[in-house]
Amino acid sequence: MSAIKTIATKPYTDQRPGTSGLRKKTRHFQQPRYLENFVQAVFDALRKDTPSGFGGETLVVGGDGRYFNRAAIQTIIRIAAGNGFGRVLVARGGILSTPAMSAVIRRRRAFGGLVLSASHNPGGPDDDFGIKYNVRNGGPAPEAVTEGIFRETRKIERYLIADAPDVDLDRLSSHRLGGTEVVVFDGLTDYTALMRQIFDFEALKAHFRSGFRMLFDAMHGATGPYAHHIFEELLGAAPGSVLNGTPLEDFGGHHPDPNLVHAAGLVRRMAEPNAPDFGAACDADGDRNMIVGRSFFVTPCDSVAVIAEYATALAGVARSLPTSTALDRVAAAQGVPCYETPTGWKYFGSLLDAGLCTICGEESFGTGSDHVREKDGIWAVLSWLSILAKSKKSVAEIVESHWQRFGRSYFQRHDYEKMNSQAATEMLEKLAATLPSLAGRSWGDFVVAHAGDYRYTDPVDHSETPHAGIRILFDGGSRIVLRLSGTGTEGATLRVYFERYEPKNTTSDVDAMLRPLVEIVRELLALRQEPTVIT
Ligand code: VG1
Ligand code: CO
Repeated sequence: MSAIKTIATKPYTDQRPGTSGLRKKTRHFQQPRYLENFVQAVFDALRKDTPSGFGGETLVVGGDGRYFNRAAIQTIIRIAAGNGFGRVLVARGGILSTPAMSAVIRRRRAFGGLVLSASHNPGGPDDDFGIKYNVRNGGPAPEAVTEGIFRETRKIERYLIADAPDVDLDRLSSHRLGGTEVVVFDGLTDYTALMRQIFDFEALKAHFRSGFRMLFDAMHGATGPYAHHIFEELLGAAPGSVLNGTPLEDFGGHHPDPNLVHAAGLVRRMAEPNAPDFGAACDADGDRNMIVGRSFFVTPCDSVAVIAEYATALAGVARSLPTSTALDRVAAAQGVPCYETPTGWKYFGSLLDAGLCTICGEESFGTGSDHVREKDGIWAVLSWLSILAKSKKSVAEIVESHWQRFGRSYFQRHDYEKMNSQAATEMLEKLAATLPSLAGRSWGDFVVAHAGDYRYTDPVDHSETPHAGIRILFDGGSRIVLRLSGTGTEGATLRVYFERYEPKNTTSDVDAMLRPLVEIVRELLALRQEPTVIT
């Protein structure tokens, strides 16, 4: 029998969750009581709406395997036991991708789950760590919940923790911590079963048998085990198709970020003379994905539009505000609505739950559907594999014929990282003040049709999200969106998103096409520095 101890604590003032949970430098998380406070605050916030207590409830715990993952999991198990959860399900090795967490919560009717990840940010003692809470529908906690958690962090005085030894995370097993049953489960089973339900594995197997070749870069994150199992073992992709498939605490010293810069090794191999037919990569927690063909990069905005183009029985689609309007055109052609939400997957939850949308996407390498309530990298890869197997076209041919039919949105995101927070906020406030006078103004062929600060009203629960980003819309469908990042761990990051829509001209150079829009932003913000990252 483990004793439950009440430990006195004091609030930290900086535990407000951002776009995707609480994300900080690892050392910051390792301060005494920092993690404990946050986890206790999550439970205190949830207890209010759980009058019968946590005794009959299941909590799921797992992470992307980064440095501090295992230690944090042990702490969470003890605090969950301290707070009287009936069951805690812990993924073996502590490894559970974000979409798999969503699948496990839904399939096992769990109360919720804690994911330990800072997503695509690097890991290690001097890098980043994070924690996010997912609710009963399997999705990220909506704003009302995260704000409730934040309020609890501001007034916390104690946390409750079971006095118990560490649980062996590497062995499928079951343990008792006081009244709590702790079960170490196989994190692959539920997710794989779900993928088998959605996709035609036999057709995909036949495609690999006919000589189709792929490369998948797991970037030493959580998707390695899923990819080995699904692509190589079940679908018959050649051994060696999965690169960097072993989860590592420091992701091999790289940023586990699936884009042209950080997945450079994969991109290089996809440009070699005898390159495979298809390439893909996922971030550390497996919710982001990058899709490439032979010497061909598919922008995330085009990727979700293509997936929707080939989908049948769509109820509707949704994209975040900064994501290009390529998806809107597919929706219009299929006669279904397209919702425009603030940035972050949590805003898709209510639409998916209400059955209003089937497929959603974000420009930040996020694609997903109503099968879970998170973006899902492996799902996106299987979607593309299915399209390739069915159409017998190459990746480039698929995207090019999409442009032929719908026109092309040339798209780029420019990030200005590590800016002074106050200066960045003031810069956007100043711009916001001038927006009403921008309508009608022109720069060459670009005439402003509308400029404003986007305010989102959720069509289902009518919750309001003001200041979701500044939009400058031009006649003819081109757009600029500006906002500050909500996931950074150092200073502020300004994100500027450029979209130039061309109904006919679909084969020009992206940089050249976007240059006039970039110049407009430089003028409006009086920006002198260059972006630190372009994706
Ligand atoms: C970024 C992306 C956003 C994404 C979020 C979490 O947020 O822009 O689209 O949902 O990261 O993704 P921000 O506020 O920094 O722009 V992940 O893979 O970190 O869970
Ligand atoms: Co992620």
